Amino acid sequence: MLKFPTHNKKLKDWVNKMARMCQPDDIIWIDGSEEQKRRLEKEAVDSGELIPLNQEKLPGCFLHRSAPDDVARTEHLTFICTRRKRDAGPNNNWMPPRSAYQKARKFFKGAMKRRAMYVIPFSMGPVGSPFSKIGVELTDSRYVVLNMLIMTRAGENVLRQLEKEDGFTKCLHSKADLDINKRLILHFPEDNAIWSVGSGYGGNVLLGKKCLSLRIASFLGQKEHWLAEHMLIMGVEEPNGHIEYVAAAFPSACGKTNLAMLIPPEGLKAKGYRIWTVGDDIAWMRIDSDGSLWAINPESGFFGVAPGTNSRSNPNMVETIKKNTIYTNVLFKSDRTVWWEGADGGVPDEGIDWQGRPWKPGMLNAEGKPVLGAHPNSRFTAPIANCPSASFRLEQHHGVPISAIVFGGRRAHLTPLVYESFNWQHGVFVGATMASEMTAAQVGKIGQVRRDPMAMLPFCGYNMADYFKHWLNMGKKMAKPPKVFCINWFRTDENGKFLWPGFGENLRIIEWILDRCNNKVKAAKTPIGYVPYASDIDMTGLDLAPGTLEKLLDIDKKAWIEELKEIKKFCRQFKKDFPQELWQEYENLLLRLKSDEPRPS
Ligand code: GTP
Ligand code: SPV
Ligand code: MN
Repeated sequence: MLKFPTHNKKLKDWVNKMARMCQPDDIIWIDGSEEQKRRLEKEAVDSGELIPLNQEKLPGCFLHRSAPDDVARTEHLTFICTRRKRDAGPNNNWMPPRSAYQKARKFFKGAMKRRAMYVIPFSMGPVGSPFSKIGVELTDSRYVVLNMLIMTRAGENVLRQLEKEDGFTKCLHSKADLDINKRLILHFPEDNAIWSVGSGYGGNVLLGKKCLSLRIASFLGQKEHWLAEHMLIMGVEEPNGHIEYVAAAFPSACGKTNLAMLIPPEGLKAKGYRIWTVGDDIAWMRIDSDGSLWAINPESGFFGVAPGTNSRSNPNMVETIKKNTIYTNVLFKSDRTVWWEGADGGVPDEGIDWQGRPWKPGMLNAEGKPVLGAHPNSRFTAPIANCPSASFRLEQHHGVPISAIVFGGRRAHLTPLVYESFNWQHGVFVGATMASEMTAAQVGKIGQVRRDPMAMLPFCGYNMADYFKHWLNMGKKMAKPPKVFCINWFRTDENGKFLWPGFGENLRIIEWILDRCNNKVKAAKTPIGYVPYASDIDMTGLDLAPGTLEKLLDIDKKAWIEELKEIKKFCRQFKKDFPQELWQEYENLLLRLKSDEPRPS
């Protein structure tokens, strides 16, 4: 392999400059070959970064343990560095680019001594598609390289494409000494650059994912008139072969992966639906010449939540992660396989926990709480190609047409199982004002309700008020905008038990959504939107206690009026930047809730 296998001067100069700062012993270009991957795996095993798993039961699979304080995205250390503070908006941490570079430079200086610097040319989206964007990540972590080889299309062919295209996102990462006090995840949208230092885990370091495909891409999307969203994309095939595609945004660890590859429940089997998985986390969407919205998944792998994954909740994923998968922070069993809370099979008698300590079921920590075998945000990295439901349209440069957009979250109360917005503008309001309980996917207070517009709160690379305007404008440009819905699988009863069984059963709701898109069913007009008549949801084979569905669809006007107070606080922080159209939606909703005769806006 050549030392610099590219003629792209900009790329060469940048790699040299970063190497002068980080001082690696060696620079290694990632070519995407099986041979190089094998070599890196072997080195990672020798260095202890990876533990090889039982190659008979889990061929090509490895286990990795990250540092105990490096197990989730650290939003408080994540910054949008625009020249003007206003452009980052009130929901992002902000630093001026000059001081951000200066601060990080200190941490990067000499950080790669006694290590190699890997150069990963990668494409988000099929190489050469008009949707796609190229990035180059420099990293001193073999774990990052091996993950990027699964999550993105990486290697030599991307370098060739870069000779034609020129522009790329400059992604610099060093784990440095994994010190949380010297950790920074910096985005420079105006320079098309990302600097991440001091972490070795997930969204902090796989820079093609949240950093490029959401924060940088959302900024580019606004300029170039497209959308970069935290959304799954699923195809629903009817027995006649017709497939409709749905894109859905739920916050981290709120069910995107599970929905994207659901298996129809027993009771609906006779209807012959089949689900195709296009993506489980990120959608890039643009308006095509037909005036409708088309989407691709820029990724080529899943970085999925392990806990709760089993053959009942997600059989397709269980199949997907049987080979060529990297497991992170799960329990290591004595037969060199892995386990997590809610995995198949019984609880193992013993094992090594996610922190590398001997573990037995029933162990309690100092506070008397059970010691977990796997971290709640433990994950697996697996190629989409492994997935039995992987869409045959994954490599198509045009993507898939989107019929419905679904917003959702984790709300114990208030939000009904499903409702439909009155129109695009109202749909944008619904997305912009949604809220969800926090999960283990980010460092913070689990269970606390926070506003998370379009599930993009931690991922929007610019002022969210401008982002809302962009959404409104996109609607105006479409001849046939998708219908916009809101779902909540997580409503609970008075004992805190989920009222809705979720997972595969969610197809019943997706079916109603598509029926609405195709004008097949009527719905009840309520102040918040159209809600299904219980009789229009196919409940064949699902035994819910009498009255449960009604409870799930119930709208408590008083509670919604209370909710509007929170929504108002949230909208007010954008001051005069908050779009007038959305204030109008707010006023209309309040009026509808207060009047006895609900009318649509
Ligand atoms: P990120 O990868 O963090 O963006 O998460 P995600 O949105 O893809 O969430 P995922 O599908 O991995 O689900 C997260 C957790 O929610 C898992 O523990 C699931 O078991 C659980 N979950 C998913 N779908 C449902 C559902 O329909 N009902 C219930 N009760 N739990 C669900
Ligand atoms: C999320 O937190 O939404 C994820 C995992 O998909 S991470 O890649 O760590 O952001
Ligand atoms: Mn996600």
